[in-house]
Amino acid sequence: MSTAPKRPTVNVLGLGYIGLPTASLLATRGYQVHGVDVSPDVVATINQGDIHIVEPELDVLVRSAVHSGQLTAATEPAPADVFLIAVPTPFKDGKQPDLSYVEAATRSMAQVLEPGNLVILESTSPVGTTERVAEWIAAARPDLSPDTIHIAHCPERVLPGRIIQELVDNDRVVGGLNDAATEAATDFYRAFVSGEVLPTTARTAEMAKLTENTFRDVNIALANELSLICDRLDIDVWRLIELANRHPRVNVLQPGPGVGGHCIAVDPWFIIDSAPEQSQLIRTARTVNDAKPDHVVAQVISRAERLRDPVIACLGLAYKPDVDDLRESPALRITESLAERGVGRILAVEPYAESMPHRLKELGAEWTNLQDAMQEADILVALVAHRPFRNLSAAQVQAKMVVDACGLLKQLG
Ligand code: SAJ
Repeated sequence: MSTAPKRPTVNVLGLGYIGLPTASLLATRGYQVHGVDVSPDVVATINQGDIHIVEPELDVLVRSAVHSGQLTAATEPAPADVFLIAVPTPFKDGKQPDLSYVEAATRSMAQVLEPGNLVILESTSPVGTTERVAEWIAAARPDLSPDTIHIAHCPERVLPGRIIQELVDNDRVVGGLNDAATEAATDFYRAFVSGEVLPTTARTAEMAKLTENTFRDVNIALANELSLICDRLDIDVWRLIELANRHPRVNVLQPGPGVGGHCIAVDPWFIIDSAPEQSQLIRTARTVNDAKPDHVVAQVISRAERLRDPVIACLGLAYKPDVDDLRESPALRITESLAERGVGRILAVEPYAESMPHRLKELGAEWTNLQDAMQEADILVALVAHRPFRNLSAAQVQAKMVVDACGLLKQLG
């Protein structure tokens, strides 16, 4: 009689947008998972079967994982077979990568490591970080022979809003510090990922992830630059892109109010930091995208100047459509900037958030629902094409002065 292979036990370090979905997915697949987070509040929330972030299907998954006893959370790591590091890698002032969270997670985990363990860094990281993880482990645990711990990088590549689905469906790039580590990490992912698992080296895996997000940033920069050019030449950029994309080998992305979130606006800097001389195009793309919010603000001001007491409705504060995430959001930045400059009465509309961000409150912006905003506003600033906004009619919107930063108008009937 054959018995099913025993599933490895797993520690997931960092229970945020990547760690928590991964931990709960593994737990519902029968892995015994110990989740670790430095925040006691996050740990307490998860241990009650609740979640502290919004992501479709995540609540059900976490509840089931916790109630079955397969997922527990704590502030300290525990012995296990596999350690997944999924902590943030932001940048510091001066756009240099901040690896302090990876280092802290590695050092805390090093205390419980045993020979034969597999350590996987999932956090998006500059090239060479996986090697540094090995150095930090060696420094913390000189008693362990470096060859007995398998260390690999497998960058997360899931899209917020579709995380649960993409965790399983997406292909994964896995690079170990040596062949044995690559093989051990590849086997680990193949057991629960239905996409292809592609082996490579740690450095290539690190660069692959940075390349993916940089590809997107550079192409969005092209779209954003086209939007400026079209403003100047009095051309509808949305129609222009639609037409250009009818060429079989052209796929221009969409212009927007700027590039937000914790990934695409950050990761290209990791490449620029590693090879500044060679990264001219990547740097310029970042500059173009970072300048876009100011351009939108200027467009609003030029319309507001034509009115005596302008009422300006900012539609959407999130960093992209149909998410509640306001982190690094150009829409939020634009709304704040308008409120700061006293351009007029600012109505903030964000159907996915429960209350107005503190800073906007301080600046005197008014938290308004879509209906009231449509009644009161003279100027509509379409910042995020959220689903509820797409139910507006084109006639309703066009009756106002409109700054359409996200192409909402073209999506209306
Ligand atoms: N955006 C545009 N125009 C577009 C597409 C996006 O202006 O045509 C803007 C969005 O409005 C948003 C920003 O770019 O402000 C980023 O949004 P996104 O949906 O492109 O990506 P993220 O940041 O939510 O997730 C990305 C994904 N990377 C790629 O698609 C290459 C995801 O797969 C990564 O896992 C994630 O970064 C990450 O964590 O690195």
